[in-house]
Amino acid sequence: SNGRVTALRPFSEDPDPSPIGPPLVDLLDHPTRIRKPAVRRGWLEEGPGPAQGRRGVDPFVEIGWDEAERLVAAELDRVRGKHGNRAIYAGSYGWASAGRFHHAQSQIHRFLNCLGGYTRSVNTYSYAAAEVIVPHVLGTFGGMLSTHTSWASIAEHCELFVGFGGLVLANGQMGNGGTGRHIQREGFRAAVKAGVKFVNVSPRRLDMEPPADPVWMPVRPNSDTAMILALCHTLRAEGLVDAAFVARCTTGYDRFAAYLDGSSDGLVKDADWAAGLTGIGADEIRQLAREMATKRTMVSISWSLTRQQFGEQPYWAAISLAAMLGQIGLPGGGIGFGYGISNQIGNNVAKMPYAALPQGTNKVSDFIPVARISDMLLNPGQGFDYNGGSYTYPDVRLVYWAGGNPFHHHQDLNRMLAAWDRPDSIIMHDWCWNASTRRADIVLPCTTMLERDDIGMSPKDPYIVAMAKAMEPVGEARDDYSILAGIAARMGIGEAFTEGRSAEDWLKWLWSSSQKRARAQGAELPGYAELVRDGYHRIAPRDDEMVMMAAFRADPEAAPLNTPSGRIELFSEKVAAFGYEDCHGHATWNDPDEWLGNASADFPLHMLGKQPGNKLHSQLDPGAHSQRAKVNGHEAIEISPQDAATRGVTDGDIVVVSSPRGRCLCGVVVCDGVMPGVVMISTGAWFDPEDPATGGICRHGNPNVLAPDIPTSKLSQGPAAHSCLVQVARYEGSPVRITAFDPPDIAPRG
Ligand SMILES: Nc1nc2c(c(=O)[nH]1)N[C@H]1C(S)=C(S)[C@@H](COP(=O)(O)OP(=O)(O)OC[C@H]3O[C@@H](n4cnc5c(=O)[nH]c(N)nc54)[C@H](O)[C@@H]3O)O[C@H]1N2
Ligand SMILES: Nc1nc2c(c(=O)[nH]1)N[C@H]1C(S)=C(S)[C@@H](COP(=O)(O)OP(=O)(O)OC[C@H]3O[C@@H](n4cnc5c(=O)[nH]c(N)nc54)[C@H](O)[C@@H]3O)O[C@H]1N2
Ligand SMILES: [Mo]
Repeated sequence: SNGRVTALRPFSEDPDPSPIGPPLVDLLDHPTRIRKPAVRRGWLEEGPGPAQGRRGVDPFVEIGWDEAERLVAAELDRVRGKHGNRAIYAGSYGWASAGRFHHAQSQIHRFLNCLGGYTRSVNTYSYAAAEVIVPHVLGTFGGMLSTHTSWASIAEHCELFVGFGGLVLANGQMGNGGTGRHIQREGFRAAVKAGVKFVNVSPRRLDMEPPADPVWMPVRPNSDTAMILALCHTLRAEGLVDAAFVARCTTGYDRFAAYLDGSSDGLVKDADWAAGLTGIGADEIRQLAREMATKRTMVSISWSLTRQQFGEQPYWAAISLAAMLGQIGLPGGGIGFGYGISNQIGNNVAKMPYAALPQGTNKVSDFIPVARISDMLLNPGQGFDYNGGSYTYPDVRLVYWAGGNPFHHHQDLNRMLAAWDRPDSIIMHDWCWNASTRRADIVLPCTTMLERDDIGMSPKDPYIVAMAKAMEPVGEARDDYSILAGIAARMGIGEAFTEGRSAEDWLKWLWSSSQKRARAQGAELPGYAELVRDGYHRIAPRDDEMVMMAAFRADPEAAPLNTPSGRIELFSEKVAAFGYEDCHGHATWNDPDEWLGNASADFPLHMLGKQPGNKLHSQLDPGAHSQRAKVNGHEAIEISPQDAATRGVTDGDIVVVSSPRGRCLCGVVVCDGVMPGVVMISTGAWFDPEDPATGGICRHGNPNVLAPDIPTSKLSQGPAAHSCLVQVARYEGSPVRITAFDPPDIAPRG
């Protein structure tokens, strides 16, 4: 209406549309919208250099695109000329919200490759520990994710579904590259209707919803590995191991068994041992093991279990358990990584080989494991271990980010503030003034998905959606592609970056390339004009039920895994040879640094910083849907009635949550669905520190001021974002105003 999008309606083919997206329309014109290129005044006037506490403090000066392109081009040239391309960090981690072409990360990586490369990041915040350990055990992690046993197979064949970390349907609202039909709830409901029994092994009862009426086993956070090892021990002690499967399809069972029995370290990993660590009764653990062995069982493990110290271990242990049960590769049984979490898991669709924007080659070999960003910025030249190799942090002078929000996603944000101060220049593209863009030096305003044409196609979703432009860009916003094309032209790489194509030409190219690739796989895609006319195209689901590792199970010789032995590695010679004290050659229990097993009077509660059900990470936090769940404007903290009572707090009260690293203010939600001793805060509240440069209390309630910036282990160096010990106390100070959604000051030059 009048050139504005006024509302978004659900997709007609979607039985379970998500309410997360529609608030975008209220924010297109919001004060947080970035309308013009802007430069931090201190940077503009004094030039590049460490910020000395001025990022997030200085006002911004708005400039034209012409000057913005010149500044960015000159700074990129200065840094690569003086320090080499490795001094440019452009891991640029983040989800953005786009289709196949306007994926900001792909754009920035292609652009910088044309310029000679950049220091990149590897793995994700989602499940870095699994990305590194699972290939050692099963040969691939990504390959497993895209071939998961389908919900249809679970409904038909599964009898017992045991979810470590539950089955959080609020998380299943998204998928990489787009989601047409949200299938998690319908898949889950069909399984419930078919009589599958659900067990929720999680600190939070609400991690599995009605109508499942699940058995709740409230496990202490970070202790799942102990519970899984005890399940394995019980199978062994009671003669319930599928010895034929173990002999045919695994390697290293003896070494693992020696650890379970305690013959390798003198400690028997039985149910009595695990009861003391997990808080789950020994009899319950034994009973569960027996039930798993007699029923068709799906062992499902949530991605959240990787985002903790030693996050490799629950995955390796769960795979080992599933292998001992011998149901891997059978319909409805075996192992699953993250049902409920993403629309690709359990979808009965073959992965489609869609084309993506070609990235070129990166001539810089330097990289960091993605969550080591503060370490890198604080310790240039320091060495680090990763997956058997030894590497060094480069001396980064320029950070270039498009499509992510590091002051949302990284841990120990006060430490990150100190790290972020170091580089000479920070350049970001985004459409909103969030905690990261306010702390950048050059901010380039990009369009939202409503302001450009794109194609929504996820290789694991049955719907391809023509994301037609619905309105003109707000203010002077440009697509990431046009922004980079403009800078590229000034740097003499215009032709290399664009290949002479407009955004529309690229869309057509992506489409025709995808058509060819699909045809090679026997699938016919319509013409581009037809797609645009119809708005979407549906890929027919497979006729057969997808069952992960079915071919391997049927014939491990003919269809070996991509592991050194070709089999499931319960013991990995390769990992053992790395010699890491925090990741041995088989699944191992380690005492975490922070967990209820060593809670102190100062920090007696375990905080879990989980995904927000009402937004995607930090995106659209100022919008109505996210705001409705705030408590007096603060992010909610879920706390058990017992822990609320001891602190004399109740619904609606404001509390200070503190950890050894920082403090934040949250609003109390008393909830009997959280086990005593545990509190939960969703991520995503825009970081709002009292002191913009040094931190202090976050008034809004971002759990990442509390979470530790430690690696999962030397193997993966993944984030341990999910969990830490905290204290919760009534906030006695004067009322605070949350300033996270106030745009920064815009000042004139000089
Ligand atoms: N404590 C704790 N921390 C966590 C987690 C946790 O469990 N606990 N989870 C982690 C996980 S799994 C993840 S994946 C990360 C997520 O972390 P991020 O992916 O960094 O979070 P988002 O808020 O999705 O950030 C996306 C940014 O892209 C911007 N954007 C949207 N569209 C576009 C576009 O077209 N172009 C550009 N240039 N920008 C755009 C948005 O405005 C937003 O600022 O967080 C991690 N952090
Ligand atoms: N609505 C919405 N959906 C999302 C996202 C979002 O931002 N919003 N983000 C998406 C992304 S990028 C990702 S990676 C996925 C992540 O998906 P998950 O990793 O599954 O998500 P979380 O919500 O962080 O964690 C799920 C549950 O794990 C439980 N948990 C935490 N620690 C432990 C533990 O030690 N043991 C056990 N047994 N349970 C534990 C918590 O109770 C928590 O509710 O979600 C995706 N889905
Ligand atoms: Mo993620």
